[in-house]
Amino acid sequence: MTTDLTAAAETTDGFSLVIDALKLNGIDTIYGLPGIPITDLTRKAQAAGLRMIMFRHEQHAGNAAAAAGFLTGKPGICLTVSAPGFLNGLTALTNATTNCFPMILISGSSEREIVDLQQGDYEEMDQLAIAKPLCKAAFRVLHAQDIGVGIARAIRAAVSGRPGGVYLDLPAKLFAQTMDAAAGKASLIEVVDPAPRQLPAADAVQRALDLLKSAKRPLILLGKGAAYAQADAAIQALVETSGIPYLPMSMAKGLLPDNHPQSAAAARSLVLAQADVVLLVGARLNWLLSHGKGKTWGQDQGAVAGRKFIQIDISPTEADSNVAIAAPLVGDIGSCVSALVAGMASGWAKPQADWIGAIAAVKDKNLSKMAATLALDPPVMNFHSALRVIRDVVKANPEAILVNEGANTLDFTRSIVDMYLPRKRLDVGTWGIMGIGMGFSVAAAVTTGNQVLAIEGDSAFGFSGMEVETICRYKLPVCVVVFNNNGVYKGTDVNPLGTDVAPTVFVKGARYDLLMTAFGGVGVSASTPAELDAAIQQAFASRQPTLINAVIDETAGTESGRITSLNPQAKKK
Ligand code: FYN
Ligand code: ADP
Repeated sequence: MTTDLTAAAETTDGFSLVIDALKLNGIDTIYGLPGIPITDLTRKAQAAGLRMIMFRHEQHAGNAAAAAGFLTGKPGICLTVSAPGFLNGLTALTNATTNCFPMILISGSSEREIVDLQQGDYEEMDQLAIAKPLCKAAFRVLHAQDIGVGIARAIRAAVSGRPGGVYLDLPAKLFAQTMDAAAGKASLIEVVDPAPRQLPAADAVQRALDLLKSAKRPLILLGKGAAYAQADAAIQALVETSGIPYLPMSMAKGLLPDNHPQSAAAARSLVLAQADVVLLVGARLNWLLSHGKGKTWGQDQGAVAGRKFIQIDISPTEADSNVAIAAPLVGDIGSCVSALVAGMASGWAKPQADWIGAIAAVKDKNLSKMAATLALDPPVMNFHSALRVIRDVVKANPEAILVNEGANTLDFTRSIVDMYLPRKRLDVGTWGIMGIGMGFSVAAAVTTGNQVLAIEGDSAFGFSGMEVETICRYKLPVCVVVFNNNGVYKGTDVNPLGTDVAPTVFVKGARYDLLMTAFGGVGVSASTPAELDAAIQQAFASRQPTLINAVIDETAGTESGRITSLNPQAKKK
């Protein structure tokens, strides 16, 4: 590639302005996939010092951008080609929005004049209109002099208030537009304070404190919003100063170490059913929390008719979305939590011993039961004996980032593998989406440099498996463990007609490890906990891309894991 340096000194173009605007705002990495009309943008961005992480399918590039957004608090950027590439990125953009992760999907698009008259352009699609209902905000830039504004608006929309996905449409013609270089530079905007703190009102803080003080059986519920907020010290102070038991949602695990004495994770049913005042910190009362009502919340026992909720959230419209919120505390989590802790300084009584004792009793029982199950060494490796290894590896390597998807693989890992540090667990989140595995793993390795351990169901892995090539290409320290039980949920279903295999069954005895060796990584097949452990130790020591095919008992696993109740087919059985 050659550049005309004389011309570049006087004029600039759309390509350069996009790159300069991103760099000006501290963006250092782009996840994407090259093609018409953005191929040259990827080359020029790389030449300008941006890290270009290119994938094999846009959905995984989008998932990587979303995870980067969650981990760093800066919008992750995904760059795709027009129509089909854009659509491939859209699932990730929508998932990011659903999960409140900041990301920007930048897509090239075809000629507006032709698209709008529906005259059949190359990859014709009204991308802006399609993206709009699926993300937090969507913008299109038509003129080079507006690129600075377009990128500034996209950044602000992604990270301010409730974070989410933003779509930025850049038609092909824009990239080649030229303008005076000095005017171009002056048109760029360095966004000042993109995610401003939002202080809670003093009366709202007092209302929340009064309610919390009145509780006999208080509970703190930490969600992934609390992890995203990077207010770790304030959250620890809230939990420890108040003495209130807490329950982490899955991506909030590790915000405080899971072996913290105040964790009520192993007494989940008890605390949800019996708490009389619940403080939600960056957690929504959606399906994962049974919408704040019903059996999970003890309503069949009539035990807690007067239960009250306090909800800390940056979004003022989150309160009352499912049940009444007696004390909404609107603001950023760091400011809200700090205000509560400050309010406790003037006298605070820790929860009564009977509540703490009741939780401890159930917790001890569940922990002992789990310890006994994990101590078993069944002749064929199962979820528990394999996860005992993973549990110990994570304990010894708390900085490692755990990526987790599947059904049983997800549910067992969540309850068996303790996390010790904030933002070290990435999983299927609010939607229970499959396919985040390799995209999240790439972003975790790229943004942190830490070792990544992806615990994947064999079905879940299939959605993004081709990205092991991406992992090898960038030589990322990612160790993928595929829990291979020959099928979705398990591998034993039989088609009564005896024709094709049953819908949930895969090729038996598949060697997922060979996928990694195809691209120069390390592949190992492990049938025992000892083999699994040895392979992970080797992967962590070498930091080589590694895929371990962990052969699991094909009869192990239940339909839909712990959420069988959501599955009408399973209900009938
Ligand atoms: C938890 N538990 C433990 C521990 N941790 N026991 C012992 N030791 C430890 N460390 C107990 C806990 O008290 C519960 O028992 C039980 O284990 C399950 O805990 P979990 O996993 O936290 O809670 P549960 O009930 O599964 O939570 C509901 C949920 C969760 C909806 C939040 O299932 C979830 O996050 N699901 C996501 C599912 C998903 O997205 N799947 C992808 C699609 S799969 P009790 O207290 O006795 O109840 C498509 O098929
Ligand atoms: P979980 O699934 O772990 O329960 P959710 O995704 O349901 O978590 O909830 C996260 C919540 O956190 C969202 O309602 C979001 O608005 C909120 N949130 C995200 N970031 C912040 C922040 N910095 N300050 C306050 N609230 C936040």
